[in-house]
Amino acid sequence: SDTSNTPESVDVVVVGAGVTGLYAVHRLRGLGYSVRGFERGDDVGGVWYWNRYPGARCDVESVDYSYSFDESLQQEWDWSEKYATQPEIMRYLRHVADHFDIRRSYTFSTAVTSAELDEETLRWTVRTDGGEVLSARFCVFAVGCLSSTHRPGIPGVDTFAGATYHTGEWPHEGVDFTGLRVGVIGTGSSGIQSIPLIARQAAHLTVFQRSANYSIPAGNKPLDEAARREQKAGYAERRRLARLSGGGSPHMAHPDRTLEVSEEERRAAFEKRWELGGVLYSKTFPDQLTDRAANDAARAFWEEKVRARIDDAAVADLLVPTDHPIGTKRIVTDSDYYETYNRDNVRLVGLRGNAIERIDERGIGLADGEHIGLDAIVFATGFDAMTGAVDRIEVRGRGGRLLKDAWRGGPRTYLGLGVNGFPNFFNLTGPGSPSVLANVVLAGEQHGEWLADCLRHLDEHGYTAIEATEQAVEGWVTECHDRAAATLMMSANSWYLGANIPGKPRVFMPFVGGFGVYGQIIADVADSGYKGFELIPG
Ligand code: NA7
Repeated sequence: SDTSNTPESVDVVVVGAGVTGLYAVHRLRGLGYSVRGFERGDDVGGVWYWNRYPGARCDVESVDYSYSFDESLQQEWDWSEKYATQPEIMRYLRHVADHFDIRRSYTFSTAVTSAELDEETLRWTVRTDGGEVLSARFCVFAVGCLSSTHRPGIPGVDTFAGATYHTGEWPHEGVDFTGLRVGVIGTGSSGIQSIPLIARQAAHLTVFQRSANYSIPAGNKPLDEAARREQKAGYAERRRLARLSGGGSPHMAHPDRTLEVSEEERRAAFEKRWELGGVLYSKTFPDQLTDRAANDAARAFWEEKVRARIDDAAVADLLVPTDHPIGTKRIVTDSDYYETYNRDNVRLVGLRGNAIERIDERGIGLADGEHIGLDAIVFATGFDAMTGAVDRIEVRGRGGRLLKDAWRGGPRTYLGLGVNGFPNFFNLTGPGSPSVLANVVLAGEQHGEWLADCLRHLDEHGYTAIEATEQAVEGWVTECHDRAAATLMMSANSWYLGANIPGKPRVFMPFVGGFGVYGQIIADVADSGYKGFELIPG
């Protein structure tokens, strides 16, 4: 009979071949489910596939930012540096994909455009931009929290005669800035990581900064054989601590509150975290992100360290943030960032009170009338974070309701995993989960494991589908909000709050209670027989 019009039927469709998607495919396939994966890039890697700007590097130590599910994988792979560069992470993810033969389940260079629930069968009809149509029992999104780039709508941008780039869509062949006058707009992680390297290559660099950020040197270094051997011997304990920790790496805050210890001990603790490098500084003491005075102490130590790296006091004044407590936006992990402003060919332009008014053929015009001539402009202006990549797929649940509409006032999930009205739909390592505040490799494994257990539970008990109840969603949304409101996190205009995107609702999207705490919560839900979810019989 002619089956050409019948969609291919599979158990699971997984969208995305980043760290989370790759593991979900591997894990579910291992349980015997038929799985089809789709990825819009032409290779694995997700965020690491797209963000190839110079200096792109992970801010979680490489030994920790790697899969833990296979002992021989973690014993055999050799990281060359404490903090891995983007090319090395890509090599690692390609190795994982090849070693576990994950690629055969994926179709690359293909975007999923829609997923529609059939309310009769509770199956999902998934369509791609390659014209494929599939029928899937489970629809699993692993589309990334930082994969929908944001370019601010600056008037005249299309008239610029030179090249423009976005750090999150960097040309795969690389860019040569030799001899050029370059402008970088944005001083988040991507700007701060790329600025030192662009400055070394370009004839001149102008950095356009709206808000200053807190950045801390990575303290990056090559790993020699002895260091690697020691790390690998300690892997079991490292992972155990990471799973209990707040951020998915094996570091615990000082046991006491900031102002309970002596000045000497406090400085020693800050110094120790400073040496560890980068983002870990946000959790030196347990009260650093909940208590203003504690945060001020951490901030003052930071400021003293950073001012010592900058020659010009006026430039230093511009580079010290005054608008948000330290750690309420992700602390950037840099290599030579502040020292870059000591170079003759680098200029910092503060946009507060002197915004970019327009871009024209020759460069950038500021509100005060100055025109800065440029040959290339780099947008390091970030992402429509956490919901942007979900929003661009037309997801229709019960009653034909669009997920985008259901989330219009902010994402509404139960545990980050379930959405009411969208049975058998799972959005992994997204809003409602701690993934963006944690080591996303372990977060991806945590969700992959939970999902695998969940599907097995459904099948063992003869259920067709699982759906979060509205009551459970309401409870989780409230819990995520209340936990964030009890911290200083609400006081920064961060992408955690959607504050970087004009018109986006101001809702704190991640679960801020910690990676370990969250892991316990979702494990308890599974152990209880999935309380808060409705299990739907066949
Ligand atoms: P971020 O952290 O969102 O940084 C974007 C930067 O771009 C930030 O400095 C913004 O200033 C700036 N920006 C955005 N729009 C404008 C306009 N219209 N004018 C001037 N400046 C602008 O993105 P990244 O890619 O650096 O990092 C994302 C995450 O990747 C990071 O948190 C790590 O987890 C890894 P603002 O602060 O909004 O004033």
